[in-house]
Amino acid sequence: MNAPATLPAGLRHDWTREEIEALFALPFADLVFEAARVHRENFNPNEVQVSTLLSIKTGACPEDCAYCPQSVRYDTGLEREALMAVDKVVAEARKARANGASRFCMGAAWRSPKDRQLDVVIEMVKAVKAEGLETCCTLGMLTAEQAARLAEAGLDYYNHNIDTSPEHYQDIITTRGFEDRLNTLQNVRDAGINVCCGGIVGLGEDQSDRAGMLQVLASMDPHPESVPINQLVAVEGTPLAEAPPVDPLDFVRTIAVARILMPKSHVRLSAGRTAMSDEMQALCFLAGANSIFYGDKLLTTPNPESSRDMQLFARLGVKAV
Ligand code: SAM
Ligand code: DTB
Ligand code: SF4
Repeated sequence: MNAPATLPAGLRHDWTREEIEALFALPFADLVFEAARVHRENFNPNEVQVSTLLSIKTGACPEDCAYCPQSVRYDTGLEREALMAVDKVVAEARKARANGASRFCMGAAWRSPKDRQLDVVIEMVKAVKAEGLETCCTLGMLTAEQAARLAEAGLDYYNHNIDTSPEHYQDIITTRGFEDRLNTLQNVRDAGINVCCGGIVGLGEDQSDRAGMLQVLASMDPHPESVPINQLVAVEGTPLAEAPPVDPLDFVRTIAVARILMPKSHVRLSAGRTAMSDEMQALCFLAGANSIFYGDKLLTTPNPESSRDMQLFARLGVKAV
């Protein structure tokens, strides 16, 4: 059985770019107040879902995503690692569960998996599920048949981000198109797997691109069950190493607009938290973020220490779920 998270009907999927840009243009207090209102109507605002990430195959990816330390095209000093053995993945999943994670996300630096690679991932999904964790995978592009196989194995969520607006996409990635992303997302949805889809703030995009990205997400019917909003982790050696930092209040605005457009989705405060103050993260939770990646590492870059997150949750009276 997959996790029964599929969203109810009756939400809006027809937001115009102008309406979304108008939300971004609201005074900060009005925007955050409205997002917090929507959040409270749909969730307990004092609960945050925690997911843990594991890179099951690292580096040497043929794609050229300008932000990514795992692309084979950039010298980021990252050591490539072959696909992990199933028992090692299960050991990591047990640790994550013992630390309080409810979902375990397995990421692979592939353009798309080969069927024999998918055979191994399917064993991982079954074994991690047997440990009582929700499962998520992010493996690149999937055919309809591959998505169906993952669904049959019991995969709960598939992560596949659109990353940025359709217009900005070709400035960030040239080895695939925006349509390729949408096709995989449709294959995942059609297979009955919950969709985890979001993007990155800090890729040199403007506010209108952020509105465009959120418009594509909110146009999906149903909305993605999970919407990760990443802040760029600028990694030396990647083309975006020197990208200017994001204004923290603009990042909070992006979270708030995502919450208003997709009221019943989990909005995840994802990569980039090591660069955020506790106060900024508190503002993100107030603006409707209700999920984080938890554990000392994302895929290849650092994440806040678990103990720091536990302290933050305690200071805010937040319960990890
Ligand atoms: N290779 C697969 C793919 O791209 O779909 C799965 C793994 S990929 C690392 C998953 C996501 O991580 C990307 O879509 C991107 O949104 C995010 N990501 C990668 N590098 C990042 C960075 N430096 N900062 C923020 N997010 C990043
Ligand atoms: C997502 O939206 N963010 C995660 C997860 N989905 C796979 C990945 C963040 C990666 C950050 C860079 C790294 O650690 O390699
Ligand atoms: Fe490869 Fe994914 Fe990184 Fe792009 S984001 S280079 S597809 S691992």
